[in-house]
Amino acid sequence: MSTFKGVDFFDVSSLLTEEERLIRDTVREWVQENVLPIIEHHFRSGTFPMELVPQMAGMGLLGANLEGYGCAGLGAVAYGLIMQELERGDSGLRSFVSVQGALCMYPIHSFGTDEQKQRWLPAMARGEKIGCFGLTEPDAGSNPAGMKTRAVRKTDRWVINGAKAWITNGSIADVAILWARTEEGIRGFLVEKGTRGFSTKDHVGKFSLRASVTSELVLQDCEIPEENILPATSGLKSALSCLTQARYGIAWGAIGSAMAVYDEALNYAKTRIVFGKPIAGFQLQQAKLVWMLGEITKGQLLNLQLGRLKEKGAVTPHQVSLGKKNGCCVARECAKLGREMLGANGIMDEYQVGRHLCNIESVYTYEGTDDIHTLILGEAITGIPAFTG
Ligand code: TGC
Ligand code: FAD
Repeated sequence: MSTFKGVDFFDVSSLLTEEERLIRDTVREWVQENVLPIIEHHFRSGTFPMELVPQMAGMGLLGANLEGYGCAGLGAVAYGLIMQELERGDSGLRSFVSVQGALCMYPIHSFGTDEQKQRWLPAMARGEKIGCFGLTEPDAGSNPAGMKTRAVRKTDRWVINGAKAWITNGSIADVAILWARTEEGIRGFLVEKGTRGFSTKDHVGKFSLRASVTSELVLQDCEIPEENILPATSGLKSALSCLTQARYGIAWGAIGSAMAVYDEALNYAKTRIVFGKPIAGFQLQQAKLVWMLGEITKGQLLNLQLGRLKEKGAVTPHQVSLGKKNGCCVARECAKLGREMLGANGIMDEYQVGRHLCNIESVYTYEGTDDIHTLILGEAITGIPAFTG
């Protein structure tokens, strides 16, 4: 497997700080040496590479942009570069880190008590405790406001009934950040593994994100102590604010997937001889490579500006939606083009393009489908919501 040198046609590196470049290069090298040699095996067997968790924790990748509690406290661009490089390896790995940091550590950090933060955040940053985020339900995906899961207060405890579906890390998590309807609106709760009335079941038969655990969560008269509510959560808005953090990382990650595909397609095209010359010498193949490079370059610049806005505290959820939507569309199209450029080899898992092609279908769908982000942006620019017609 050839060493990955990056894709940087517009010298975006020169717009990064020395620290940001160092972080990117460290994760890039780690992915090359530790992820790529084992990922095909995990994708085939449908397992998440747990053996990589201590190494990622050791590099400070879990909750990397959070302050205190053993977290690295990195800026938004450095965090985005980590996501880009991880997803260059595999979307499942980036998903794990997104869920752990943006969807579990972030809500504890933002909405939790000091005791909850002390108990969970340092252990999660060390990778000793794993989290999952339960928002989606079998009948409420794009519209989480339609959730049925309910938590009822009974003197000193909460009793929760309901079910969540498609939950990344579900069965390997020590704690679920669980969103449920209450008398005061939707609130977030900490539901620990092993709690009576709480069970998980993995979704099997996935052709996408195979190196990632996806589960159902079932709550049947599940009783949790009163103090397991995240006290500062109020309404669906709290859950949606976590999505903004995760979507930001996906914008970068998806471009990482596109970079992997472009790099593999370019290398393949230079060495694959057809009709007596490398396919890289055919105009049709060059057009595909040029399209990919152009979209990747635009995506990198868009993400960088998104990150700089986030660092200033000036980014809006709508801008993040555009980043998520753009990254996923670019990666999805690049994966399709890359796969076709590899001909028959493109369907083999010995190469990366097929795995990225399958993975991106999940990434395009979760954290708000492309349709939902289109509607979010449509409402932002016209002032007219079109979610219901
Ligand atoms: P709506 O009335 O629009 O908003 C309610 C309140 O929330 C505010 N808000 C946000 N705040 C922060 N970030 C966001 N992204 C926000 N979106 C909305 C909004 O301003 C409002 O505030 P206020 O003060 O006025 O009350 O709510 P709605 O129920 O109409 O929902 C709108 C819609 C459809 C956009 C939303 O439901 C949505 O985004 N749906 C998509 C669902 C989704 O993305 N689910 C993801 C589940 S988690 C996952 O997929 C993890 S994958 C693993 C990985 O990340 O790797
Ligand atoms: P639906 O909402 O049923 O949508 C079906 C189709 O209708 C889509 O094409 C959609 O774009 C379209 N549609 C919906 N509404 C409209 C509209 N108003 N106008 C036009 N078209 C519309 N969720 C979590 O909570 N936590 C997780 O960790 C998590 N991890 C996931 C991991 C994987 C691998 C996958 C695949 C999903 C995961 N999800 C998770 C769930 C994910 O967020 C949802 O699948 C996603 O939000 C879409 O919901 P849905 O699948 O129910 O699709």
